[in-house]
Amino acid sequence: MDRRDFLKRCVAVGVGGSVLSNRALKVDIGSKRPNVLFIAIDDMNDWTGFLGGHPQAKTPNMDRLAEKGLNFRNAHCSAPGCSPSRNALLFGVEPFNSGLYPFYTTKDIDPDVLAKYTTLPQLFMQNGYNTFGAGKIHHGSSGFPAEWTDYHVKNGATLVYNPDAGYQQGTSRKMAFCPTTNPFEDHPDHQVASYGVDILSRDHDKPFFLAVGIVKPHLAFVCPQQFFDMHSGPIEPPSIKADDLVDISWPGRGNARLNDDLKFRGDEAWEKVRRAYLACISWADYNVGRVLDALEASDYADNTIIVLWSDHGYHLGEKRSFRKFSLWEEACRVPFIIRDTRQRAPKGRASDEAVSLIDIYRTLTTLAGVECPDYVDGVDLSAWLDDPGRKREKPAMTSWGRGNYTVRTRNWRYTRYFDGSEELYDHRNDGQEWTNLAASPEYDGQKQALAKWLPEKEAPLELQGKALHSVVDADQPDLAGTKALWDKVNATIEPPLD
Ligand SMILES: [Ca+2]
Ligand SMILES: [Ca+2]
Repeated sequence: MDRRDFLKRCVAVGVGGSVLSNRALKVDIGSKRPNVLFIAIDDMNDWTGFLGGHPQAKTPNMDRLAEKGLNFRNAHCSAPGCSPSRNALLFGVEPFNSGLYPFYTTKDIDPDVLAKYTTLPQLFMQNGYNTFGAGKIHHGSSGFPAEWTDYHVKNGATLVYNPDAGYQQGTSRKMAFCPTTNPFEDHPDHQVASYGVDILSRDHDKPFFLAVGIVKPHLAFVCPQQFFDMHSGPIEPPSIKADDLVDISWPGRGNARLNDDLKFRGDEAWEKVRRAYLACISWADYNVGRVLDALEASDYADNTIIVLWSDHGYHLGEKRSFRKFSLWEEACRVPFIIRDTRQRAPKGRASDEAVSLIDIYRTLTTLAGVECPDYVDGVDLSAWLDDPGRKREKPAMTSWGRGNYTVRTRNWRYTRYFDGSEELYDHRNDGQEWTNLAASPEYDGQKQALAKWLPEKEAPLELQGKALHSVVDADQPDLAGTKALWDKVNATIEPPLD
């Protein structure tokens, strides 16, 4: 028995089997501060084994993590786009408090704005951690030099696509849904995971915060052939209600990506798109598995907090939409797992309370014993690790442009757009959000109870560094484009929608 095994067994004997005392005891030991393994996935919705959003999803590695940790099955992003979601999570501040509603080129944001915040890796660095990052953590940049002890520099191999085995729109590098012919090692996600494996194999003289940012299943939906082979049969489409959008107001319809849907229908490509999405999720899972295996084989296997999240969900044809950028369940709901390896918890634990990725910041500081900055939004979820059945009053909030917000509780979603139009869904019997109940007077009380959580004050939109603002909102209220697109799409639908 080596020294590490010996110490592990000593601790195991000491805890006496109680989950609560186990964690309390180990935290009290104090001499070993926990490491953090922070796994970000890009654009992955609930098409995973552990969330059951698609019957053909294959994610054995993430399923294993969910089984051992706490699976938040009703988790939501702060914003359904890469940049605002990640800014909210990493700065710990909701878009309506920061003004960072849409996309930004991070390096161009007014430094005075960012000076108010401390990023999560920066906070851990200030508290004596070494911080390592790889891949997509922030959107559009590797972040801020001051927050990383070391950051992986990617190798720029060009991926070769095989569109004959899938689908590609012309020669678009982005709108491709097919296998690649390169070796695994050429793919950025493989390199990012290898960096994580390398960091975990080293001896560390300080605790570490290791951030691994996997980019698939983000567009292009391309990955090695083996992962397409895992999904070779007919792909089951999601349930789609043909006239789902007729009970949605114009700002809501403006969120639907009608052009993408129209193109895929015209090319009869939806099945190929969905197959490629499932393949890329399995590829992401494979790379996450390599990092999880490396942690398990390392000296840090019993003293690391693992948090896995995706920055937002994804539409694959529901509500005639593709991608994200909406306030509906498909785009807002995210995979979110926390595992504290210091805790010997029963397997298969899950929570169905609505939680938000904004909660990660505060939760990690509690679990690591780091003081959280006062400004940070969100709820500390550490108590749920001991008691997954715990109730929560505060809903999860998602913002998409100033003035557009949705509130999600265990059973309800309530959405209000900048023009006052509303949606209300009862998830107890309408998980697809097909029937908008907002216009029925009998739900007025329910709406009022949910509306009280909407932001009382909205930060003005931050203009400097703003990079993408396709959303129709209080700062860009022109609905003419939405109506014109609706007419164009409707001309192809029989019977046309209202
Ligand atoms: Ca994303
Ligand atoms: Ca509907």
